[in-house]
Amino acid sequence: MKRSVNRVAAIHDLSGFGRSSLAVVIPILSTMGVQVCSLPTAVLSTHTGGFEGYSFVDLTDSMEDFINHWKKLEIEFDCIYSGFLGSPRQINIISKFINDFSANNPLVVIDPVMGDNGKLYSTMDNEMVEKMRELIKKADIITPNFTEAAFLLDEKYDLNLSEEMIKQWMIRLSNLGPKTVIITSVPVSKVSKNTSVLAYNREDGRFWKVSCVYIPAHYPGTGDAFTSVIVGSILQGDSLPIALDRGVQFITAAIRASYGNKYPEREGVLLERVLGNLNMPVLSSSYEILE
Ligand code: PXL
Repeated sequence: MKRSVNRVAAIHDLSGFGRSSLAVVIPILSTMGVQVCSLPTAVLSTHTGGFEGYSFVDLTDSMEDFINHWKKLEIEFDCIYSGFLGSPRQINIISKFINDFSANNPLVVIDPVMGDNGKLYSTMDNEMVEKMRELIKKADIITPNFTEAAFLLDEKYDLNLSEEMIKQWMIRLSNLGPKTVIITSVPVSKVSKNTSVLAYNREDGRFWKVSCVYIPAHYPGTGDAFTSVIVGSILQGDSLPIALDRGVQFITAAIRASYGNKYPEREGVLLERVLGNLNMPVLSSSYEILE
């Protein structure tokens, strides 16, 4: 029997303060009418972006017990969605989880969260990059940012890379396994500071682009919010370019709603002010098809 609400297994950490990972994934997907079943990888007092001295409880040892209980209950998921991961062992566990829960062919979305602005996050190392390269083979959709795409391909982080080369990167990433590759924070030029989101779908061979206006602020967790909107949108039946539009429009609105207010950027965007946007129809669309 078809479920009346799509169900997602969300494999991310839970950071108590600061809007990232599950604190962002759950409200966005719930607002989009999707049931979120959390498989927490770790619990932190805050996320790691901009906070010192955070407290961190690694849940790697509990994950297998959680999964075994879900197996006993014969729970099925319409989508398996993973983000920030804490250890190479967690990647092995998730890889097995995808194998074990694939009988009904769920959409597998992997956001290979590893770094930004040309650098790996402090908790990441080369072993994690190698493991992530393996994990993305199992995905239908991956959403690396430009930095993560470079690490996955072992390429240099080059802000002047041409669009033609980025298309080649997306084809190479897709050849590893995922049918759809979405790269965020793609530099438009060193001068303009604008970025864009580029996407490739191997099944129809099409490339898409959505341009993002530069706002001089950096809020952690926007990547998690973007991929969550993509997941919700695709599960609602949207096409890839419409999902890209919705993701970019939501993040832009969230940043604009936050930027005029004086508070530390490390707390993330004021998600609570814009969640309702997710229930509005897409009135203007700005995606381009790349030849
Ligand atoms: O937004 C990605 C993310 C998720 N989870 C934790 C993080 C970060 C980025 O810094 O620290 C714990």
